[in-house]
Amino acid sequence: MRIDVVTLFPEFVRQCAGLGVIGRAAERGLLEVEAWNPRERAEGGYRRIDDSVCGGGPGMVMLIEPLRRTLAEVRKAAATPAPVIYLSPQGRRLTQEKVQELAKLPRMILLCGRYEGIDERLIEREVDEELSIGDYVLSGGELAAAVLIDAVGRLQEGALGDAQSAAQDSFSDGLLDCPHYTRPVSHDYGDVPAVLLSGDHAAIGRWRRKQALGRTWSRRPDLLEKLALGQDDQRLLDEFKLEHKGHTHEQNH
Ligand code: 9D3
Repeated sequence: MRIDVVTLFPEFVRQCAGLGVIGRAAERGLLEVEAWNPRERAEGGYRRIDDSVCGGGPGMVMLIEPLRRTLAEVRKAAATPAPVIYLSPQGRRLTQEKVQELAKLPRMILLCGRYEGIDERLIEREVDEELSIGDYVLSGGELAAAVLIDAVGRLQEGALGDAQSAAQDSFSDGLLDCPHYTRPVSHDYGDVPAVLLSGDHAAIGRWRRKQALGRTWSRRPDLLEKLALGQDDQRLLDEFKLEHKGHTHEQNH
């Protein structure tokens, strides 16, 4: 997959795309991330990319022309058709379902806003989709683009090792993950649950499933409501509830 990012901070995007799983995916040619700076396509000695808000009020708005020229160049750089996705607080919320859908595309173009955002006429003419990453205020679209690149990049075929295969993802089966432990099995902060040391893989599987169900129930009941639990899952969750009577949430209790 090829991802072109239109941003006033191309170095930030390049750095993010160079790290960890995503950086390795790029090295292996599974993912290509290219950053484009509209400032380099802006006019005049000052290379202006913004102006004041029409109608008055504080803040600045990104100009149409530098973005329009940048998008035209981006499209010319490869023949592959690509949707333009504007990262914006006004967008629909990004979900793992949406990530899975986008990950199948051969290419996408991400548009990052700064200041109060982009002139609405550019959005109307050039943008196919607006996406937000959540209900909190960022200072620009770059971090949101980095989030999307990471989420989509790790789903590219061959990007993940067996150990972290996408099939095991929390959210792909709609549940939170179970707790994880490593050595030492006995520590000042507590012991590793005995079942994990038992070698009984069926019992370990049941324990993990129970923890996943229980944590989803206590921390993210909204996720659990979307699922229709089977009989075995329902029984495991009931057991968890009995074992955790009195705890409304378990963190640090
Ligand atoms: C303080 C400015 N706000 C006035 C009510 C509006 C505003 C404009 C621009 C708020 C945030 C931003 C910059 N944010 C993004 O570009 C952004 C974003 C976000 O802030 N939250 C969640 N997802 C995203 S995607 C892009």
